[in-house]
Amino acid sequence: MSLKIYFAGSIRGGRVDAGLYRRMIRHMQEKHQVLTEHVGDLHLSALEQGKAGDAAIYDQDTAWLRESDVLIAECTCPSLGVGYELAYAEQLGKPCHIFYNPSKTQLSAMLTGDPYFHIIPYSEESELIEALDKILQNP
Ligand code: 6IA
Repeated sequence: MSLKIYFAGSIRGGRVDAGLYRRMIRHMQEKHQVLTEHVGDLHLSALEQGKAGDAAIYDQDTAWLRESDVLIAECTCPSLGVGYELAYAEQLGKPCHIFYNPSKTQLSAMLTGDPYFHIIPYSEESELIEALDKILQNP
């Protein structure tokens, strides 16, 4: 079954993992639709753009969250926007899967302490991709 995936990753929180987001998105796109492909755009800078477009971004992203079948988040680079999206998706009852590398970050207790979230620590990218495939077979 092809899924509509909301992929969440840091933008203004920092773009250090943008390459990883892009590889995850490309992999998921082999079988599924990723609504938020721009999160993996390597040219997207954390600094560009002022407030003018923010209301439109919020409206579009929350519409995509409502439309999605599943949320996949990569949370190694902390992001307020991703935290917000996770809470929003939980309110909607969407399945939420959170990847992070524990050797690089300590995940917020507001995520690890919430039994609703499915949290997947990984150390190698190959491990992440394997876990991602399993999740998408049965989100
Ligand atoms: O607080 P953050 O910016 O790190 O939040 C990142 C999350 O919010 C991502 O998962 C996106 O879904 C969403 N988001 C944040 N900024 C944008 C955006 N900006 N476009 C679409 N979704 C966004 C484009 C302009 C950018 C250069 C700042």
